[in-house]
Amino acid sequence: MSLNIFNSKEVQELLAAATNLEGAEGTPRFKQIAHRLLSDLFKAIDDLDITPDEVWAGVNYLNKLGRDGEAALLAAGLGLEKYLDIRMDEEDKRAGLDGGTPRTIEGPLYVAGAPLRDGVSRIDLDADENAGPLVIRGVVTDTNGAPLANAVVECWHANSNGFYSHFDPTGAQTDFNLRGAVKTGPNGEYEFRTLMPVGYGCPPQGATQQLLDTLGRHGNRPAHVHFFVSADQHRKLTTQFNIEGDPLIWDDFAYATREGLIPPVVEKTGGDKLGLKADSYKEIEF
Ligand code: MBD
Ligand code: FE
Repeated sequence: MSLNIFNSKEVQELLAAATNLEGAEGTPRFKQIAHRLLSDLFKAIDDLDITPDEVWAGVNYLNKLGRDGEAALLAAGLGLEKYLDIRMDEEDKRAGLDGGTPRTIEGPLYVAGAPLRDGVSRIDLDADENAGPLVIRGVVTDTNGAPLANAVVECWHANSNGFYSHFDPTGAQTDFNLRGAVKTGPNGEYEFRTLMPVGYGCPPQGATQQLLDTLGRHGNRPAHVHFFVSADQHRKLTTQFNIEGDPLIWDDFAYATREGLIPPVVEKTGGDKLGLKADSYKEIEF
């Protein structure tokens, strides 16, 4: 039972006026996008008979989303960030740029400025009794498989509470804990010495979790480690791996899991020689 008012002259003129569609001032691309998004919203209100109370609930929700600083978290949870990846993958495929480590979402928790080291970096700055040592190592290659020296590999991940430094609600972590950057060596090799992460959960009182609750969804991610890989003359890669065996691997609220991003976790000994906190440690080659 729609009022079917959307296509009326009055409403169409209102949309054009509100976005200054025919005016000379403003930014054409922005005006085009704003007009389309506002039109889609008006049409949805008409088609679904969205009530004034429902519209104001949405407006008030946006205020809470901003107060909580969670717009990017919500974008991940609604699959918007994943959608952008799907589109970039399709562009690459059409350009014949398949292969290599798959991209996946950045998420909202990267912080620039971790200390850059050569080849190897130990990134666990704070003690964490509940996390065992983890060595992450690998070789950066170009799309032909040739090792890339002087590439920069950045990584960041959560602690054993699922919290990231700079965003830890307990205030417990040193800045740049579990965040690192290394320049690859002559054979493209890099290594991070760190501690095993635990999966992230959305802040329980936050706007994102509130919306997910209303959808009947959870707001949890499997344990994972994020990466940026950059090198001169190359596009930057944004990716992650998941910790094998996490029960949420195929139930990530942010849809980041992909085949090819679940490397084996290997048990090793000799951690004391690497300066780790235990002789036995886990190693992931990525
Ligand atoms: C994370 O750690 C994350 O990676 C994403 C995508 C969303 C929320 C928290
Ligand atoms: Fe994350």
